[in-house]
Amino acid sequence: DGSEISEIESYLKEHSPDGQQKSSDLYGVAEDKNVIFVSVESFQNFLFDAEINGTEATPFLNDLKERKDTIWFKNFYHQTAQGKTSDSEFIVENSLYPLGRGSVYFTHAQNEYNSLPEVLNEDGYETSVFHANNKSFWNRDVMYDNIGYDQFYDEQSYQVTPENSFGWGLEDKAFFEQSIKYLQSQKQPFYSKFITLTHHFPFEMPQDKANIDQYDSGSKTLNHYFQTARYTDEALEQFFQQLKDAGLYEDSIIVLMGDHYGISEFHNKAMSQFLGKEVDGYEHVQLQRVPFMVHIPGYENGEIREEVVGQIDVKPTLLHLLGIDNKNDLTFGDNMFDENRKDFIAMRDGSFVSEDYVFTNGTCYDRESGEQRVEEKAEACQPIKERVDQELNYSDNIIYGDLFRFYNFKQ
Ligand code: GP9
Ligand code: MN
Repeated sequence: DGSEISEIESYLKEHSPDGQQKSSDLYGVAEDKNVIFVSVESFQNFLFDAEINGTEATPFLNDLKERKDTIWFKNFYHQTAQGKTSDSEFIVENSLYPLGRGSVYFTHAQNEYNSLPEVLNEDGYETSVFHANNKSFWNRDVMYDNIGYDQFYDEQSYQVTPENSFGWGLEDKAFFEQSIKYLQSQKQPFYSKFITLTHHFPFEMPQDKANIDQYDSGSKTLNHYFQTARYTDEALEQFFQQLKDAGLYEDSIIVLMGDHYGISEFHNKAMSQFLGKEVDGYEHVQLQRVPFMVHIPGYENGEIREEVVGQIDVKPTLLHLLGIDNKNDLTFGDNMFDENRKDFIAMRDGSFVSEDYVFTNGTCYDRESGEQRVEEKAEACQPIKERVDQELNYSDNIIYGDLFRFYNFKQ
């Protein structure tokens, strides 16, 4: 019934900064601009500045993250669970946590939400998704319809041939190239989400299309991982150029986000070899960092930000940049630019990262040193741990109980 949503509302209002609105000078920096949101498949931050036999794996992104027209959050964590890419989409669109089991896109696609595309539609944006896979994968067609995307350019919108596809399907280079004409047909301002596909497990690709060597370890998966990452890096570089050629670049901001990890714990031994250190609980959590960059053409105050942030924060952050006052929203995340934001990121399994600590599997680590907190110090994580469990529980209740039916977002 409606009483539980009031309790959750009180909790969120008590713990969130007061609205996301005028809280930083970036408010409205992207007002009325197009938003090109790129969900980069399986990209983890350890790829940044990595070299294989002396060659950078991802030269374009390495450069982009340091540019003056880019704001890069280097401590941005994915928060996905079994729903993988669909979980990342769900978190970004709703600022709710994914479920512990299954994918919300499948299990609760008919719920009432106050999703990003709906909010943007009301502000005059045309909204669309570009992804060259079967439209019903992850039940996207049903969920997208419910949460208000105007268009979904799925596999059928693309020319897929044996020459331009490998792995999961259409190569990212052909994907972006063929998307431009559709993007040009959008009414401006638009919000368009692109979901890449080439850099996906098992990361195998034709060697004549690879521009970097394989890594050499006991894990074939990790060995291949750098090659497909490089391919996607090249595809993104071309995409930026195509946007410029199409006259779309100047009036847009481009947001790049990693959806989830690509290298699972199963490959810890090879990962240890690559990192030159043991992958313990602390390191495992730190490996869940993925890209989050806001690229603003013409902007000159770009910086590398250190705050602990995550996918849950993307919706309030985007609305802040667009100058959209969405003050009655119920979000578990905060605007990343608000200095009063809550200072922890919860993972679906109850692990968390705060400014001071990393907590996982019952162990509390010092975030800076990675040193395990022992005995009496373990209590340091307890107060945050309680909030993490509370939030995951509240978010679950919203989804399972379809509680947004009882909340008026337009009050
Ligand atoms: C499938 C693509 C990959 O359409 O989004 O899904 P994933 O396996 O990463 O969830
Ligand atoms: Mn994915």
